[in-house]
Amino acid sequence: MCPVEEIAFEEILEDPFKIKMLSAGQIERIQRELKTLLEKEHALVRLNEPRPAIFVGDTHGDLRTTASILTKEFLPPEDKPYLVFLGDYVDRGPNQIANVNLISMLKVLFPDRVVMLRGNHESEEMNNIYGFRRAASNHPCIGESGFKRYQEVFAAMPHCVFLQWNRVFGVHGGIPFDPHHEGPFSLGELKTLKKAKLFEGLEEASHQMMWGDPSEDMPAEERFEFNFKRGFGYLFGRQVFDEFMERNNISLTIRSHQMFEEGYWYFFDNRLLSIFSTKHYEGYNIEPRYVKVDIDGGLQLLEV
Ligand SMILES: [Mn+2]
Repeated sequence: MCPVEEIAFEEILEDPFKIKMLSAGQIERIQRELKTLLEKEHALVRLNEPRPAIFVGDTHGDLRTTASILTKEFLPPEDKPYLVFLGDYVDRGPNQIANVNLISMLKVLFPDRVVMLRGNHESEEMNNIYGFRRAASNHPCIGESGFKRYQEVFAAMPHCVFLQWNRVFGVHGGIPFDPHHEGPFSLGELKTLKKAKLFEGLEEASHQMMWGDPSEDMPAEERFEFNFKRGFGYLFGRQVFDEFMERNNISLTIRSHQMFEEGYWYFFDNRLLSIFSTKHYEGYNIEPRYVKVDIDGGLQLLEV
């Protein structure tokens, strides 16, 4: 049964697990407001006001991760940090609907503090295979029409984020590159990338930002290679990474997309940090982590 009575958002902030008590009407209103908010954002979101920033990797239906970070880092009455979610909110885990709804509600309530990037699972092509379509269709408050509205929300999500004051770049998968593009992309070019519902409507740089993985074993002259393990996207090597970092004077890139049981992994002399924030991934025993970036760029890797 879908709850008939509406629950106050304040009550959910006090106990985030109550996100499951949203009524169908509330879920639909959140979806519509969120879509309008996200449509105002460019593919690249630039944050300008210096403050600490929390980066959260893949959550994949792990409501416990999102609820815990919200309670520990965002709800104390001090000045709120930026809360940057790196994508992959649905598919796989046990609480896909509740997880994406909780993050969505936060974005609607605190639009200037919360960033919701698009991962490779924010797409119908993936949701048909990995479980979100089924979870949404069978949910008493959502159904097929609600699933379609999530797809419109996903299509409007930005693809990357940049913290102006400490030059930290955030993305779901890989750094943007295009095998047919001359040289590395500038941040200005990323701002103009178009958004689209299906993968086939996205530009190559956006594909790489949602799907790419780093590789340290690649010979220097190789630059990049097709990602046979995923069957989509590329592995990028140190040279491609360096070119992008130098062109844009970036100090650190934070991404997610890859499972590490430790919850994080460093690449390329600590200039690329990969984080993973869900417990639920094909039976692995994962210690989910998130990272807090101080104003000066200092990092704290935290357990959920
Ligand atoms: Mn991913």
